[in-house]
Amino acid sequence: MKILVTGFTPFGNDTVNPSWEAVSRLPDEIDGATVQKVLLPVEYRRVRTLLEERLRNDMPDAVMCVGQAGGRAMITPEKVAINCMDASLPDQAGLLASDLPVREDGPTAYFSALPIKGMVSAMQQSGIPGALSYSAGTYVCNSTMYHLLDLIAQLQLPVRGGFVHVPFLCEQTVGRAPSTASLPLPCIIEGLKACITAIVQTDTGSNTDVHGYTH
Ligand code: PCA
Repeated sequence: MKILVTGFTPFGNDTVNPSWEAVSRLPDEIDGATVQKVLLPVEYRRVRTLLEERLRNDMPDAVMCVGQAGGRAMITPEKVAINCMDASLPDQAGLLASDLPVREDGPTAYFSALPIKGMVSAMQQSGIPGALSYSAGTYVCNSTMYHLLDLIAQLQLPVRGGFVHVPFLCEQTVGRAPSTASLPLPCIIEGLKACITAIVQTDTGSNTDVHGYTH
């Protein structure tokens, strides 16, 4: 099977984004699955175009988007993406979204199609702090998860999609409040590897039939 894993560029005042730092260092193969890595800009709208290109051209079996959730202490697979963009920070294209829909007239929300509980268990069994999250926020990570699941639904693709938030890297907490949580990079990489293993182990191979060939 083929898994597309995305990370984001740095945004706000940060010069690194732990999502891309970790995603870019993942091996090219995990548990027999091919891992393809893609860097996404922190832009509400361009993400949709880029994801659609990747879905159409690469035909992955699963897509796991990854982003930074500064302040969280654990690696958190997200349950749900909502049709709302609302943040005090503009995106990298300068869009300041105040209670806008991700897609006009789109469904209120989409649930992750990834095995999120299995991903949390796999992380915990590897000694990595993982937990479920029931809100991906209302900034670009939430809209990215929404676009991904909306594209998969609209294009009727046999693809499992979802999103994982990761904490700050240790060095990003310098200058922040003393209680700011973080994880070392190797720990985030191991956590994402455990998530991918859980995805691979729940693959049914059903895409083979739909596309008429084996990925
Ligand atoms: N985190 C932001 C957007 C990009 C990222 O890495 C978020 O949580 O929305």
